[in-house]
Amino acid sequence: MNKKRRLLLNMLALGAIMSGSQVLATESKTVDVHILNDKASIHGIGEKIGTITFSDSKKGLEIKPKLTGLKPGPHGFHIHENPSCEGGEKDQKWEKALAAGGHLDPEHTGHHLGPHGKGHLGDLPVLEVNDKGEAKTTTIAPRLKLADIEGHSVMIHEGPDNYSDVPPMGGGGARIACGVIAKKEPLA
Ligand SMILES: [Cu+2]
Ligand SMILES: [Zn+2]
Repeated sequence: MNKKRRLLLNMLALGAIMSGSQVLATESKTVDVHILNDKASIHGIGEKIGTITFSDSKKGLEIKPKLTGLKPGPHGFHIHENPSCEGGEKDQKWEKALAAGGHLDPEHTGHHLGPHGKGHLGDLPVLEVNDKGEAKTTTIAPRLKLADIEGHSVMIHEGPDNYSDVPPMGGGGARIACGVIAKKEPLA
């Protein structure tokens, strides 16, 4: 290898390292969200309805949705345990996003108390959908960091959420849309 070429390769490597550290500095992640179907498709995962961008801020995890095609009003909105949106059979019935498991609860509190409570860490502020069926209001989950949600999933429910155990899980009802939050790729 001649000198000039080696220099060029060194510069390329340096550039890669610098852009890598930039990605770390911004700390944000954009997740694709898909509608959940009944058995229609093999795994129950339907068309993409938009994205949600999560980023760390001084006040907590910032949640920036950019979604369409949802029913207007508030929807239960949570981080669920497993990084999968696949449906499955439970008690001989198809359940949407069964593979996602329950609400993220690393402290095993067993309680659904909303984003400001001391229950499930995965309880997010409700997702507000306007009369055009769009969700684009940014909210903050004060107890969460980006690192907490990686390797899990984000779930949108049919109904609203009263941040309490009664009715179970705040009454959000069926799972209607879901996105997998991939684990951060290790720097090679
Ligand atoms: Cu949920
Ligand atoms: Zn919960």
